[in-house]
Amino acid sequence: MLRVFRKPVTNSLKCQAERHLKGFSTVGQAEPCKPEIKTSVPGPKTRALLQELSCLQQAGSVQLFADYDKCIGNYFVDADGNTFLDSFTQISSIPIGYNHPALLKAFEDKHNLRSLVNRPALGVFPAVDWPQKLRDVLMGVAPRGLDAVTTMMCGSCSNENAYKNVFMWYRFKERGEKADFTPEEMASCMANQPPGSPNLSILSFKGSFHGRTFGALSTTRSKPIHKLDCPAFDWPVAPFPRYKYPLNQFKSENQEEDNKCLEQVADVIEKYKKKGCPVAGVVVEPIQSEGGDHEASPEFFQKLQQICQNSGAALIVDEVQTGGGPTGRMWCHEHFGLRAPPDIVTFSKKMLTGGFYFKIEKKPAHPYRVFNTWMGDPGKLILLEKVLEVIKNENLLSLVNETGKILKDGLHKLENEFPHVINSVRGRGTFLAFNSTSTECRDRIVADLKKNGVLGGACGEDSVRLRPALVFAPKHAAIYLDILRKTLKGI
Ligand code: PSZ
Repeated sequence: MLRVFRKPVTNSLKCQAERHLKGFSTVGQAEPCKPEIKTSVPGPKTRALLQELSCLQQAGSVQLFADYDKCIGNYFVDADGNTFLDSFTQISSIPIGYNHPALLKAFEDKHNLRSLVNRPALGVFPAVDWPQKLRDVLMGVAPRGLDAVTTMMCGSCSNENAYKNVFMWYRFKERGEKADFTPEEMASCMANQPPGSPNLSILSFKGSFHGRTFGALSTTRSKPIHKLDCPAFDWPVAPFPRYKYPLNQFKSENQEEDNKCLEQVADVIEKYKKKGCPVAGVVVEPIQSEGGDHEASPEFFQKLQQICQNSGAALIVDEVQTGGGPTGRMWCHEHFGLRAPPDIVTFSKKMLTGGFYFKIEKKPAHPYRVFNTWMGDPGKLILLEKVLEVIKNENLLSLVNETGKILKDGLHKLENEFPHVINSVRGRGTFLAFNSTSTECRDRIVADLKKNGVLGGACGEDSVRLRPALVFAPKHAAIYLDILRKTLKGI
């Protein structure tokens, strides 16, 4: 069991350096020492490929084509042979860098290879080692207090099925333990009508992103472009705090902001109850990511949990982007000092498999209720097992804290040097962001970073975010900060 993530391990810089010197680490192994841009970006091969792909599909979102044989560690190599330092890692989903030797080796093992080739319908014919794998791998890093897990394919379907699980649990409680479905429920659900399809809701926050499938999309509130033209549930929304920075200068304003938002959460829960559409669950990101890397204080989350408990709504913490270590803890909500575990924690991205943790008492009473063909992929658990071993053996959570501190200090220096271009540096671990003065200015920073050899991410209206792999070390931070400085100078 990999029970190593309970507490952040604080390791001295000296220790870290010693481990790297002794060659115990695969951090930075075989990487180039810096980015190298040989063509215009996008280069001629990339432009030709883009044209080819555009004949087959809407490819307007494609930035670059990768040469995955050449990508290594924190470096991304594109079709034109340009080498970029990657601070965005496939929308934050590469845990330990490209082509990590431990992952490449995983499928040299014949048993692992067969697990990959013979992809099972996990809800019906799981392999003999599946319960053990779930216990060893996923339960080994389960958030404290959650003793059950359901695997799924992606972030959206993890949330989608978590919501279903919450609704089933809510109705189960309402019916009382012994009561089963009534004939009226069975008939009405086939016409998408109550009581079989009940009027229940999930509350989400302004600016949140929880995915693009229908239920998940109804809780996504980041941008109209995600939602336009798609029918949506009439579910409640509440404001999420928008803090002023630096935090230590705006303590009372930010506290007031917390309270204002929480008041509205309680109000809208009451309103929806009166309206006959009670809130069965509240879904929240520990740091609102796509919406602009908005943080909220531990006190905000503690009080939110209290509101949920008072109203009988489940607290669903969406750790799809924050989970797996980038904030310096395995789960970002561990930073919040919650009195009780959340009811559900959803994950995907750096965890490689999607899914959600919950309490076994919330397991649906009937089979085939939270279910689909694949329900995840054992091949991903094989990779995750290796990822977790590397995180443990190389003490990567402490590296995240160490590199994160260097990055954050460096970003603070840059916001002092370029106050007319960037501000509001924030985040935990290497899960960091800063604002620029407008959307146009932000887009230019991200575009120029790329021309200068760094892949960076945008989020919200005017924010730049950092989402490096867990193997992003101080030396990578130095390169990032150097190129960012050069980029900001040119703005
Ligand atoms: O544009 C998109 O579809 C994007 S860009 C980044 C994401 C999606 N993030 C996915 C995400 C997330 O950040 C959180 C907090 N919850 C759920 C999701 C959905 O995950 P996927 O994309 O795997 O369905």
